[in-house]
Amino acid sequence: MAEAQRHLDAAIIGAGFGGMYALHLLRGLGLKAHVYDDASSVGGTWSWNRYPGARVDFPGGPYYCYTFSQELVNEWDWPETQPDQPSVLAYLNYVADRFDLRRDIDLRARVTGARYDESTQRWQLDIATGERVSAQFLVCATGALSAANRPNIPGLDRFAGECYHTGKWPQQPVDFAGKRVGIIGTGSSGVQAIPVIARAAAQLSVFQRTPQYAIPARNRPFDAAFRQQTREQWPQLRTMMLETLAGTPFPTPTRSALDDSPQQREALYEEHWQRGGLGIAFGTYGDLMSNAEANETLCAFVREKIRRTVRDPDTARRLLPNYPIGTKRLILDEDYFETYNRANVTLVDLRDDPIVEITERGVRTERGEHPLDMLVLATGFDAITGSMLRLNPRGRGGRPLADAWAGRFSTYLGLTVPGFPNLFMIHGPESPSVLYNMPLGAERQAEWIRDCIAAVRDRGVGAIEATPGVDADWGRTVAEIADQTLFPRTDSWYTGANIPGKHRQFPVHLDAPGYFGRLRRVADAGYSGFSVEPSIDVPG
Ligand code: NA7
Repeated sequence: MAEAQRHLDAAIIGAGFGGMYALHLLRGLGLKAHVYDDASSVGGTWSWNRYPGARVDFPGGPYYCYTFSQELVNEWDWPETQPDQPSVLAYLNYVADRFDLRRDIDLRARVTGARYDESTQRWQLDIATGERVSAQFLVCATGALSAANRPNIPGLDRFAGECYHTGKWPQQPVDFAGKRVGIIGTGSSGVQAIPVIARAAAQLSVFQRTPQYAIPARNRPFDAAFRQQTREQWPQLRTMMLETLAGTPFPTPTRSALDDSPQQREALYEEHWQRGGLGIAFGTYGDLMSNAEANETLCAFVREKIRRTVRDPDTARRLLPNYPIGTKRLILDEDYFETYNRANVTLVDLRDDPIVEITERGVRTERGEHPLDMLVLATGFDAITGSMLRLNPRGRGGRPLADAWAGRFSTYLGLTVPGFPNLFMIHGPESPSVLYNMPLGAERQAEWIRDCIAAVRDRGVGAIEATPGVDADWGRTVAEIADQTLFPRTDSWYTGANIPGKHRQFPVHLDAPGYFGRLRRVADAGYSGFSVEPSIDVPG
């Protein structure tokens, strides 16, 4: 019996911010487009990361959201300045209904294979449900933080208690009451989860490999006047968001931290510390991320806050980070350092007491066993490239992406890869992705992809592909910008250092205004850097 095959103009992988908007836009062109996602709900990252304490770690509320529709802005009430995961998920569900997206989204439908067929100029997809799909275009909105990193710790499968990864948190409530909980990892997820778990559990052991800088989020409800003002000024705010480095409506500072006296700096940092949020790092001085001496002034300020907050001096010392602040993702916390003053919380410093193995009963470090009822893995993601490499699409000549990216990953514009015609990525490597307002970045990339597909179809083109070699130039540009900053020097998930065996390459384009300007110029020039093939026009 012949297998059923669905014929699409565009297949989209991922039902998060990027994939849902891509669907909306491609439908607007009159295309037959459909989204596939492994998750049980729309929301992408916000569907998987249901761990306690999960919140937006970007200037939140009215800015971390879709910006394209004034009506949507008017209709949705963000409750807090740093929305929690249920709020963001509720918003994305609302968007799915509001724009009637669900009828073209298949959930619990993981894409298990993607191959480009040169004879038809189409992508062939295998879906875990058994469905086969053929599509001219493939839009991979697979998520920059979606390939969970399950650590390679001996014995992990042996643990007899409950075990959860923050990035694959179960849908049903997890009950910590009366339990001895261990958490491995103190990145953004761990730091957000630790205070919440500590309040509920009998005992919490935190296994820390690297201390982190964290800034108080000082999350608070939005007042009605602010909400109204945001709506009224939305067109102007949006214009500002499109122009700034981070995609926020806040101006980028230009002054050097070294131009101020220590007292002036201290006063400015203190003001931002009390206000909460990332402004302390990105709204104070212009050289904090490029000048080590300037950066150290903020490091010293935050370290002093940690010393003053954590009562036990030995624990405080172990919590002090020693790398440039911001070069690992800067964390917004709620009572993280205060949590170490609780009697039921213990810090295990893995730098001098490493994990030997996981046993049936708990975690065994060099100094002994920590008996646990539950183990939480807050061990992060194979970030930015991980989800594309796990999909591992096969391009021209059947070449797998993992082969094309074996030495280094390379893209053109962070959106396409030579040898992979008609494939587009949202939040791909070498785009602004995780160091930009992610919903806004997804919107802008999806709009570029929509325009490119429209141009291709208008011209009767069957396939468009980045020309070999343009990726090398693009990679140099991305690296040159990064090398003017402190980011590439630190071991982090930005640099790939968190994944054993992953090569070190900085994956973010750090000049968003320059990036989006370049996208516009490429389009205006008729898609410079791309080669096209006329349509073969195979029937069926
Ligand atoms: P992160 O920021 O990568 O944090 C992962 C944490 O897990 C970090 O503290 C790691 O230590 C630690 N880790 C990873 N593997 C191990 C092993 N094998 N042993 C001990 N400790 C380990 O991921 P998050 O999920 O917290 O945050 C990612 C983003 O998600 C975040 O930016 C938000 O935007 C949402 P390390 O620092 O590598 O030494």
